[in-house]
Amino acid sequence: MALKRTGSIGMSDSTTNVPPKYVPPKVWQWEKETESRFANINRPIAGATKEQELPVGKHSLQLYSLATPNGVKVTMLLEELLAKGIEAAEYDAWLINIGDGDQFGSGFVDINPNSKIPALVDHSTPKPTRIFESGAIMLYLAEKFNAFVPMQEPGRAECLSWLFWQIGSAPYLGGGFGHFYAYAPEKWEYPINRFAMEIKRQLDVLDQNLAERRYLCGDEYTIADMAVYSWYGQLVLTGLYESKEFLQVDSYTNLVRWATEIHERPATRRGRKVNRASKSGIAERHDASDLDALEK
Ligand SMILES: N[C@@H](CCC(=O)N[C@@H](CS)C(=O)NCC(=O)O)C(=O)O
Repeated sequence: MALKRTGSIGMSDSTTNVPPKYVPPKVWQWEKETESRFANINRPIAGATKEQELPVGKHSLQLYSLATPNGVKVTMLLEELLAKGIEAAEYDAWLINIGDGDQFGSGFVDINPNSKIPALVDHSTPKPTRIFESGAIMLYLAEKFNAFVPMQEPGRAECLSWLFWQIGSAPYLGGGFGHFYAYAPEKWEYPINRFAMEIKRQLDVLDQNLAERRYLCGDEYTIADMAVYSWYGQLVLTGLYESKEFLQVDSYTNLVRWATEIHERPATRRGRKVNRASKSGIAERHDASDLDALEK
């Protein structure tokens, strides 16, 4: 339904608004949510809300995260590096419970002013190095250990293009489609249509690329595959937002073939279990044996 344009500021007519009669005020006001599952998360201001130091374990790499798609892509990479025999990639992974607002603790905000998981601190540098944004963390680790990112052109440009494609595209999947299809208090047709259209377009972009290639950038498995798998692979295989039927994900056969191959990698299986506070995972990881114990 098209919104009628009225007056000079181009605002909509209250008779056609959804919900009916809603007219945006001149100045937006923050009405604190109390009921919603996002009450501890949503706020229009940045910064710490409480003093909360971060724990530090024995390894150089300290990860503060949660097993959401943005968290999983980093633990998948760390487990791949370890599977390659790179011992310096050993890490401690600490749980940041975003539902409880841990991302607004002072220690976490010091390492990520944007208050979102994942965040990493590398203590092997002369002064500890903080890295936030999952794509930046993946690139940092891949470059540090010279693995899973091509160092030569044109492979490098292709890999970074697909990595950044994921970072730019996934907010439409999670923040757009997932939010309105699964989490919003009511089912509104307009945003669900808008974002379903965009997500199907994105799935088709991936499917067409994977019709020609084994992995996203060619024959080599890279950080771009891990990043895209964590969102789009998990969507088509495990049904993020319970939307498999709605989006007809099985019709993207090349994407399903690629996702299945990645899903079955031992490092993927291990990485998906880290910072998962349920029986199927481990809340914290400090040693390879923590995951080994779970696999028995
Ligand atoms: N662009 C960021 C997105 C990170 C992100 O959105 N993390 C979510 C969990 S998947 C989060 O921490 N949300 C907590 C909040 O929004 O307060 C990245 O790729 O690292």
